[in-house]
Amino acid sequence: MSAAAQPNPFPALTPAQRLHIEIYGYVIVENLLSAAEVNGLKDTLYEIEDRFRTSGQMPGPNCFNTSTTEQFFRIDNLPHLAPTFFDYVTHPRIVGMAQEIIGGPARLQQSDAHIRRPVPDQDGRYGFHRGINPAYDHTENGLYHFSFVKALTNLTDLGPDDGGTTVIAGTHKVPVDVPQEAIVAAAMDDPSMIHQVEAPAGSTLLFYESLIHAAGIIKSQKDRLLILGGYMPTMFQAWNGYDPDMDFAATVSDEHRALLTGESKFNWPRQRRELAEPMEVA
Ligand SMILES: O=C(O)CCC(=O)C(=O)O
Repeated sequence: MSAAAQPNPFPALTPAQRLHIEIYGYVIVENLLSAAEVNGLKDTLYEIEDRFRTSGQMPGPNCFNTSTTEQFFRIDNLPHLAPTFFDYVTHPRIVGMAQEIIGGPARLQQSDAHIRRPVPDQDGRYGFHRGINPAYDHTENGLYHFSFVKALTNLTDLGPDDGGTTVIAGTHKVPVDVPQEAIVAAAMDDPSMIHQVEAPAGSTLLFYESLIHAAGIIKSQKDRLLILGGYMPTMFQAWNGYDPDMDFAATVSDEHRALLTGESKFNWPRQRRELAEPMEVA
């Protein structure tokens, strides 16, 4: 059995961070990962891409590629593929933040790591989307909780030309009755609503998956690497293709296995905070 899980902090967000995600649908927590963690993740991801391109070899069972183009290499379903990936998706602060927004125990619902390179002739066109519409939400102590949250960490420094994740602020609460094309068109008319991540490598964008978002447009010549975990309440299923590798899950601590498998299902004690409550410091 692997090392016991460290406790996840609660609250895992400062009052300012919690208010930011409440209002805008996202918050950036700068420098959440150390330089060593960032470098380990980058090395893992480049090695996986190199092996795939030279021999077509995949890094393990139960994983897949959403894309293998030169401009977008993506490996999906990560925890069992490398210790660096496992440590990311089980990182206590990341799981703590996800649980705080979900409002109770989380399971890993999806995990993927990307290498993005400049796309010729992209012409200012963003691929705005949301993975789920605003639904399955609730409030506790007046704060908005949602059933699908992502923690996306940039593994390269992001300046204004480096294509950081781009969001339409506040759209996490705009219901499905408003057509998405209309929301995107309205935001493009007033780009002050379009926010793009600029942050040092190792910074984490935490966002409600109902927030309309897109990969940014890389205008520099730099690779952009990222890793993300998607989290949901334990009674939800994994996203298609992201079911846990059960042989691997059997080797980790009980707490980590529950995070990967969602096995506690409807045993779901709610967690609630007051906005003013300070973040728990480990
Ligand atoms: O590439 C990015 O920054 C955004 C990733 C994304 O769109 C997603 O995870 O749904």
